[in-house]
Amino acid sequence: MGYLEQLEKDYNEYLIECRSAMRITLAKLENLREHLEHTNDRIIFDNVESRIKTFDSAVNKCRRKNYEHVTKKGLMKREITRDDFTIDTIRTHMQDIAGVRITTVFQDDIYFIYEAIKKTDMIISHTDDYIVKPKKNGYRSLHIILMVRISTNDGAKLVPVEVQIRDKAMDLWAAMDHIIRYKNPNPSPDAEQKFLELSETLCKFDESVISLRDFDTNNLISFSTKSPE
Ligand code: 0O2
Repeated sequence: MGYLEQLEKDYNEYLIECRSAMRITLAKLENLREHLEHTNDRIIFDNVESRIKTFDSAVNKCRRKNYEHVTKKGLMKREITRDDFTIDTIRTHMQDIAGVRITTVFQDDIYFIYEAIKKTDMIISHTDDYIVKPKKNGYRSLHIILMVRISTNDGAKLVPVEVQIRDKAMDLWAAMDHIIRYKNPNPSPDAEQKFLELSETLCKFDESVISLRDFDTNNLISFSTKSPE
């Protein structure tokens, strides 16, 4: 069996664990959603979707990031050869083979959900807040890595699941960027600058709609608490 064939076989076996972790995560998030929305009497999750990274995408990411190389030889970079990584490289370095994306309507609901997740039995091993600190290209999203306990033939294991939480405006931006620039081997030279500008525009949009919403809510509250004259 060739090297890549063996790696793909190992990857497909690992995916059984990832799918297991994904199902558990989706069930827990669905429970959380029901409790939160019932208690607060409003829609908080706009959408929840999930995906498992394809083998090709995982291999490309290993190559792009020089993962095995970093493990074996510190931070010295060099061209990676195809024999440099194995399924252990993927297991060790890639925490987003199983991915869940939650979208919200309003930006502050991202943190409302995040704080709620922290109070559950879900184990957060890492958080990247690209909203407080956007990537230099303007990417905004809250990324958390959950370590999910699954049962296998060999006993219990912890498997990572990446949960991305972002609002609809950030999600629209990321979907466009994903096609036009992020996954495009030959993006237009001014794509990064344009996307940065679009991200800044959408950031202002997010802030404006929150202040409009809060103005409305405050008015409604003062209306309903006013005693009749
Ligand atoms: P795909 O095809 O979406 O799965 P790091 O080592 O932390 O810098 P890492 O491990 O890639 O990098 O983690 P990070 O930065 O949290 O990114 C993980 C995922 O976030 C990416 O997965 C994308 O889904 C998304 N993402 C990150 N940066 C960008 C960006 O600039 N634009 C868009 N559209 N999405 C982004 P993959 O595997 O790269 O891609």
